[in-house]
Amino acid sequence: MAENRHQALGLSDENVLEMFRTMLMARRIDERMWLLNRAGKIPFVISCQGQEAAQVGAAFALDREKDYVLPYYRDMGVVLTFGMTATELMLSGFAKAEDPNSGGRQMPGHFGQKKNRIVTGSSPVTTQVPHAVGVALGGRLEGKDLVTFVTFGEGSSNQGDFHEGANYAAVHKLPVIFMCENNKYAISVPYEKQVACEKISDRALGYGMPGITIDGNDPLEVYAAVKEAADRGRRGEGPTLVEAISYRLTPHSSDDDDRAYRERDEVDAAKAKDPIISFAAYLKEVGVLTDEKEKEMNDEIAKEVNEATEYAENAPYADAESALKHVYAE
Ligand SMILES: Cc1ncc(C[n+]2csc(CCOP(=O)(O)OP(=O)(O)O)c2C)c(N)n1
Ligand SMILES: [Mg+2]
Repeated sequence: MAENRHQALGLSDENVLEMFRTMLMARRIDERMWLLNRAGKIPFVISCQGQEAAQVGAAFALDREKDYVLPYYRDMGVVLTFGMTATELMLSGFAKAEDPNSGGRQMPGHFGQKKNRIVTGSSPVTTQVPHAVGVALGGRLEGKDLVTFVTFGEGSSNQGDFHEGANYAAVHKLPVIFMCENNKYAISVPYEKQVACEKISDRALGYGMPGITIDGNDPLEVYAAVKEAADRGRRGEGPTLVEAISYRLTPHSSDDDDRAYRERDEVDAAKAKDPIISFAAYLKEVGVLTDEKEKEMNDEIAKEVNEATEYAENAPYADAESALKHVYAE
C-alpha cells in the first residue's frame, strides 16, 4: 500500500473522502453548466475545472466557523466547502431571484453569502485583495480570532490591488492568506508573456512575507501549505503568499475559443494530470476509496446536480419592480 499522507497531516479518512466529494461536486456542477450554456439555457459559465484540488485543499485548511473567504470567479470548490449548495450555484447560473450571491443580478462567479462568511467581490479582478486585508484589520480591531483567505489568478497578481494589499498586510502583520491560483493563462496570454519572474511566490520577499509555490493538483500539499499559513496568521506572524500551480482545463469562459491560442497537445497533457483522477488514485492506493464507492458517490452527485438544475430552472426570476433594490436608499 502507498504511504498514507493524509494521516500525517491530521486528516481522517472521512475528511479526505469529503474533500474528494467536494472536488467531484464542483466538477460535475461545472460540467452541467457548460451543457446548459450550449443548450441556450444559461448565459455564461466561468470554470473551476482543473483548479478544484487547490480550491478544496485550501478551504479545508481554514476554520469554517470563523474565517472569511474572498474568492475569485473560479472558486466553486472554495464556496462549496464553505457551505454554498449545488442548488444555490445553479440558481446563480440561471440568474434567478433566489440566488444567494446577488439575487440573479450579477454574472455567475461573483460569489457572496453572508451567513457563510463568503465576501462578495466585484468584476474588476483583484479588488478582493484589499478587501481581504481590510476584513483582517477589522477582525484585529474587534479582537476576533479570524484569518482571511483571498484568491486571484496569476494574471491578476499584476494589478496594483495585489501589491498594495500585500504590502499593507505585511507591514501590519495581518492574518491574510494570499493564494494565487496559477493556471498558466490570463485569457489568451500565457504565463511567460504576463510576468518576467520565475514564480509569482518570489514576489513575497519584496513585501517581507513568506512565499511558497506548490503543486495545485495535489489537495494535500495545498492543505498543508494553507494550514501552516493560517497557523502563522493566528499566531500574529502576518500574511503568507501561496502560489498553487494548476492548469485551466477549459477555455477562459463560455464565450472564449481557446483553439485560437493554445495547442491541443498541451491541453491533453494537462488533462492527463487531472487532479480529480490523481486524487481518486491516491485514495484507492491507501485503501480509503474503492471503485464501488466512487461509483456510488458519482451517482449521488449526479442526482444532486439533476435536482439542483431542475429546481433552478423552474425557479422564478426577480420581479421587475425590484430592479432598483440596493441601488438607491429606500
Ligand atoms: C481590472 C480588470 N482588467 C481586466 C479584466 C478582464 N478580465 C477578466 S478575467 C481576466 C484574466 C485574468 O487572468 P488570471 O488572473 O490569470 O485568472 P484566470 O482567469 O486565469 O483564472 C481578465 C483580463 C477585469 N475583469 N478586470
Ligand atoms: Mg490565470
